[in-house]
Amino acid sequence: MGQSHQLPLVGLLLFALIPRQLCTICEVSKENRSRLNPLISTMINSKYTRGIQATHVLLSLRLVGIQEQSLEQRLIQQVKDNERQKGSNLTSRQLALVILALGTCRNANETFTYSRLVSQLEKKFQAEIENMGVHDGNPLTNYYQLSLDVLALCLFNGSYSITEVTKHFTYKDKNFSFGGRFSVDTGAMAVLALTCVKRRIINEKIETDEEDLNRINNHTELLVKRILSEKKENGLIGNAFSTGEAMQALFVSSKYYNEGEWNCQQTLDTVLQEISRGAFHTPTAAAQILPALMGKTYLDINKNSFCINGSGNFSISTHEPVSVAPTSSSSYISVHYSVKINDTYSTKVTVLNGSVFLDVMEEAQKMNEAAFRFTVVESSWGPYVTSVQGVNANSNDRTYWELLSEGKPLSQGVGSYVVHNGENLEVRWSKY
Ligand code: CBY
Repeated sequence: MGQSHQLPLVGLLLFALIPRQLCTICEVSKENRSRLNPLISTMINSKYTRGIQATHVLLSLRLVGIQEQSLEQRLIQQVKDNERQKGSNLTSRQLALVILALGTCRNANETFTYSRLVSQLEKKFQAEIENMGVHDGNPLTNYYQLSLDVLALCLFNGSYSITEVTKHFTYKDKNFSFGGRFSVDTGAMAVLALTCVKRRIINEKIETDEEDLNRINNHTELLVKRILSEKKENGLIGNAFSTGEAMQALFVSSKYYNEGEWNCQQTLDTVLQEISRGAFHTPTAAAQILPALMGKTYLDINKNSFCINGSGNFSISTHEPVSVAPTSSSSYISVHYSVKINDTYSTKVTVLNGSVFLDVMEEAQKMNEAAFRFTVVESSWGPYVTSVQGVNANSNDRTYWELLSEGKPLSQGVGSYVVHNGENLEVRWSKY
């Protein structure tokens, strides 16, 4: 048989060997790509006060094939500085993300050693597991970050015990829920991590207990069911901010659900509407939604994909990102603000129209320091309230300061939630 006859046969054979239904992906069509521009301009034009936001953005842009030199340089510099400060724990929180971001379509001229970062991450993961032993199963951080750690170790040949992973990722409400509500973000990251571990066992023919594989399958199946049960009528899964990662999880786990159980196109259309409403106006929100819309998942990282130089298919405007809060209005509004520990401390606060929750807290603090003093730290999603009246949140006790409006928990942080006239706002000492 001539070579030209063999080729189609080889193709057919290869096709037959690719497992069916490994991935079901829907992505924004070419004609609709411009609807993603607001996300990209938010990411590129934001002023990054924190490395963690830049890391989210870099990972996202690289994953969809866009290179942003100045951000890359800054992050690489930061990693190098950190390496120089021996023993420093600077990047511990963002370590897994840094590995993922810098490992995606790596440049030949990136010279620092990944192996050192990966071994730092191995230690961090071990510390999480030890903390769980001492503190009633509670990790130092949370199951979202635990999943991110496993994912980065798995993609970048780090070592971890497969049995330990399968043991700790058993579905328990306590690990995947906050305040009685299933965290779609957490479940989705766990599905991505478990899928990576499973693929590695199969592809690299790693010898493992049959039971471990069964457990991975069972955990994944349960998590996928829980994720799908959070699907809303309009197609969002959880809320707008968890939908991107939920889509990624569903892309890689289609053998665990039936075609009729998820209408990917509907989810995609609703997310596009949310983009035009300005829902993803913070860099981390934009960064977390973009990969799924382009049909990418975190499992595509480290696939030796090359980065397209410049903006790829996008036309990137260099305008400031659109702000959803009215900026020039000078009218005032009043809101009710309460702090609830055991007793409730309430006040009426007047702020400028367009103010965010944090402005209300600052105003209240000025009026009554004893009742309303508070502290925040910067997180990738903006300021996170760590203490009010000197009472500190603590992950070992699973305590935190919950934000509510009209008695219902908010789905945005203090730095982005825009308050309304007459609204009843509350920060409540809670357990998750
Ligand atoms: N990222 C993390 O470690 C965070 C993981 C995450 C699941 C995250 C959501 C999802 C994500 N994609 O990043 C998460 N939140 C966690 C784990 C937590 C807990 C943090 C404590 C711990 N041990 O790590 C906790 C305390 C339960 C929590 N989130 C609290 C809150 C409230 C913050 C209030 C405060 N004190 O400032 C708040 C505002 C809910 C409330 N009503 O009180 C909250 N979280 C929200 C709204 C969110 C979403 C933010 C959306 C937005 N646009 O601002 C979130 C995306 C996120 C960040 N939390 Co938590 C979930 C969502 O709505 N889809 C790893 C790091 C490297 O990036």
